[in-house]
Amino acid sequence: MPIPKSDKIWFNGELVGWDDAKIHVLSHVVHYGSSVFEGMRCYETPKGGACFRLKDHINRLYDSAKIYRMDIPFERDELSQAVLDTIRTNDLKACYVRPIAFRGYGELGVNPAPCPVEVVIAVWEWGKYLGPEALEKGVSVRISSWNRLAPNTMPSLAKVGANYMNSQLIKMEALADGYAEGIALDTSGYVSEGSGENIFMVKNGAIYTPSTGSSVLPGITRHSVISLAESLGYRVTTRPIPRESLYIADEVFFTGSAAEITPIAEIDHIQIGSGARGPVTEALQNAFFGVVEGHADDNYNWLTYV
Ligand code: PPE
Repeated sequence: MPIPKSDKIWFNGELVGWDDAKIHVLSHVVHYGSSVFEGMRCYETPKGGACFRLKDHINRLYDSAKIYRMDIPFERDELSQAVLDTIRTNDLKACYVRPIAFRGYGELGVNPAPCPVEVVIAVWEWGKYLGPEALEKGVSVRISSWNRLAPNTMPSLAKVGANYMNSQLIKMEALADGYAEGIALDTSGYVSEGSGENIFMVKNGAIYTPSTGSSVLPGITRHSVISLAESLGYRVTTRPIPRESLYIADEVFFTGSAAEITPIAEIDHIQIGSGARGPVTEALQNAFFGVVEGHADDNYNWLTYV
């Protein structure tokens, strides 16, 4: 499905028409994948639109940029404000927000330093990432034949465009074989993450997720789920997870801004638990959606009202 157009895109400090937000084909980013970006959701609440963990997403954008020696020519507060302005201008309540900073048009060659850094914020309506029924029924996934990024090659703590070439291999392979998504292992063979999601498993009432040592993006939904799980009294452990422990887990689920909390019903055609959303996953979904949709107390100050 093509992106549902909204009216305006924030482009280097100005709001321009959706169709006018263009760059040159010889921009550095087109050739070398030199972008850092974020993805977050704005939710509709009884008190109006609310961005989920806006500040944390903006901070991660600057972290990604720092790793790649990229100076973003705006202050964090300016970009946070620009996100809110862009949502307001487009008159959207619930939407997905994509801020991206990239190396633009200047010289061509691997060294990005001569190219300007450009910043764009786009917002649009985005439905459920892994299909409309995924949050309830769960998805069928495979273990990818591709590994996630090896440490000391592409830093996984940075959310950068180039990392998504690896994600594309994982995703296309999964789709070609009829699965909704792939789970990649790290280069030591332990569970890492999906092409665009972190992963959790539940066994005997305890929750586990791979640590940042397993080449995962430090997901903001991952962090939120850990906080919510602990506040519900679950013990959450981050540690290396062998592939086969997923098969024998009681529940497995993905987390991500786009994927939210999506249960995994089967892996490699092995049924996980009851083969449907499990009780812990459901409790976490209820806690999560309670906060983001404004029905529960926002104890962690996660919402920024538009
Ligand atoms: N790992 C990867 C590789 C990843 O891309 C995401 C987000 C996550 C984990 C979860 O991170 P967080 O959103 O902070 O909880 N993937 C984004 C992009 C998806 C896309 O298709 O584009 C997202 O969910 O917005």
